[in-house]
Amino acid sequence: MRKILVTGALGQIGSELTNKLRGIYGSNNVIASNRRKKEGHEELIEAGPFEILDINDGEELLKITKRYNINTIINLAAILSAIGEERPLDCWNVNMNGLINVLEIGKQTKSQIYTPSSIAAFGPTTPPDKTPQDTIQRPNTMYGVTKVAGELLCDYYFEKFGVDTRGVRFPGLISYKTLPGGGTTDYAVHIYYDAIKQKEYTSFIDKGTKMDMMYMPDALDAIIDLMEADPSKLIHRNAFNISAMSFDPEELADSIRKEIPGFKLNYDVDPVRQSIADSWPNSLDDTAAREEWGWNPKYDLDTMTHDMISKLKIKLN
Ligand code: NAD
Ligand code: AKB
Repeated sequence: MRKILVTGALGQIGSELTNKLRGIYGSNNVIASNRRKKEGHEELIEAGPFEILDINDGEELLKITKRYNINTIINLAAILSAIGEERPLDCWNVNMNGLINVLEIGKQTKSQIYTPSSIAAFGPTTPPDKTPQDTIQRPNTMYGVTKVAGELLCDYYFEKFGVDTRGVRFPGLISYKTLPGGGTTDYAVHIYYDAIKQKEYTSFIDKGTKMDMMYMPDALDAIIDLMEADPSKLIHRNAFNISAMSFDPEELADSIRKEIPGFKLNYDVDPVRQSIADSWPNSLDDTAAREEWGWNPKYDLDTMTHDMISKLKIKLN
């Protein structure tokens, strides 16, 4: 029986993943936690166990793990790329010192540990198109540095201590439930809100900038499918490239115009986030994930846009 602790559960991924996990494994077997409570998440907090937990507090992490007999930790507490450039030391502290606390608990309690990496683990010298699974990783953002180091640390805990660590390199995630937490791909979420509210969006990412993206339902399936995958088949356990689509702002706007004719896209490029986007791949090769645990996304750009717009229209009305 799984007993799952989700850290950073009130973020973009955790707020949806927690509900899905509770539906599969039972509400009392999924303990949500976050550094602080956040408005708008009352339903999640009341629907099952919830704990205030800062992952930099290793003692509290151990207490909670023991109290609930946790055997699986999904570690989502993190500081993302754009905020990471504003507060690099905080980014290092949460993403690295927090992760090592979680890995130590994994070692002591023999828990399975799932930690997402990101396309940010690549950098300007990485081959940008169909980026291979195993390739050059020299990122030039603090977030990217923590993601590469995190991948290596998870490999280390598996190889040296036998901790069952797993993870994927997520692309930009698009969802309607919780706004993204301060990344570079956030434009691809904000654009849908403004398309519905005012039929117009001003993008901080420039035209022609391609990045990999994915709709949240596929991302949630990726986490659960990899967690449940047969360990004997996993070669790249901590850092599987996965992707569902790759587009630039113009292609995204064209897809939105099929649902909202007359939608207008303007640009006011933010140099910091643009330079981060320029350092990331245009598209990933996700063959290893397909072969090793059956990764197969369901949504492409147009089916995602259709679903996003219909769900957001209900939410915003
Ligand atoms: P998010 O920023 O939306 O949520 C992170 C959550 O962690 C927030 O609720 C925040 O309050 C919490 N948090 C921050 N510091 C904490 C601490 N010290 N202790 C406990 N909680 C803390 O992030 P997300 O988008 O849900 O991302 C989750 C993971 O997935 C991260 O590792 C991120 O790097 C990775 N990822 C996300 C995306 C994406 O597009 N959302 C893409 C690639 C990788
Ligand atoms: C970000 O833009 O920082 C995240 C990511 C791709 O890791 N969405």
